[in-house]
Amino acid sequence: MLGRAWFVTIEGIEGAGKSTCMAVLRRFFEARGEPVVSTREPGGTELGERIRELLLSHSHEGMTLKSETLLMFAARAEHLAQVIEPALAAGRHVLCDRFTDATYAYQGGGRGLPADQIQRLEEWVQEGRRPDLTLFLDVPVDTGLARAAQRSAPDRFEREQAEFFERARRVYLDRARSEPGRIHVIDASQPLEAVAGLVEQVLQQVIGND
Ligand code: T5A
Repeated sequence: MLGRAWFVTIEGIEGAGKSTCMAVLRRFFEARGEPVVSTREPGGTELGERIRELLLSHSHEGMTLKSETLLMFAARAEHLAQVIEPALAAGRHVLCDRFTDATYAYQGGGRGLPADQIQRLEEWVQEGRRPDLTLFLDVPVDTGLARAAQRSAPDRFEREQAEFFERARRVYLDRARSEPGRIHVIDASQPLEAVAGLVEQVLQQVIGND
């Protein structure tokens, strides 16, 4: 094994630029000649991708908050067992577009599920596994939603009102304040190249030659 295998996650509200920054992360590790696994949540496995379809489609608008949260964690359990843990054990870095911080932000902040209930599921499903580094791409809600709207038709979450995303953003920022060593806030309101530069800076700073 080359060195420590990093579990890095990217978070942000819709249109923050996560997809673009996943590519920056990937390039950073590949330039060092180190193997990476790029993945996403909800999803990342065959079962997880099926669950993602259920969660994002408009066919289940009336889904209860408990069902929504359990489906997120069901996809996550499968993802951890089949992809994340085996990759880290084999010395491959794992780059993941969203993880459990999104559950705190969306199901917790957005929909009002108490954080301690999410924490209980987190402890049960993850058995202590948490990201080593999280990049929170912070963008004002109106900017993010305008970008997302230009890209594709809204999914079940993107149909929510702006206040929902304001609450999600606040939870992300609160979590970043309480875990400054893990969660780094990136100003994602700037042009894409500038955001990519900030991401690289954080990677150099935190991971450097590790
Ligand atoms: N969810 C997920 C939960 O509720 N709970 C959970 O536990 C988890 C894991 C799906 C949904 O699931 C919810 C959250 C989500 O609503 P997703 O597909 O990852 O998750 O989410 P989205 O946010 O819908 O993904 P997006 O593709 O909208 O966001 P990105 O990846 O942040 O945005 P990106 O990079 O595709 O950019 C969108 C557009 O904006 C432009 C891009 O070119 C693109 O066209 N753009 C910029 N333009 C100018 N300047 C910049 N800096 C730009 N950055 C991006």
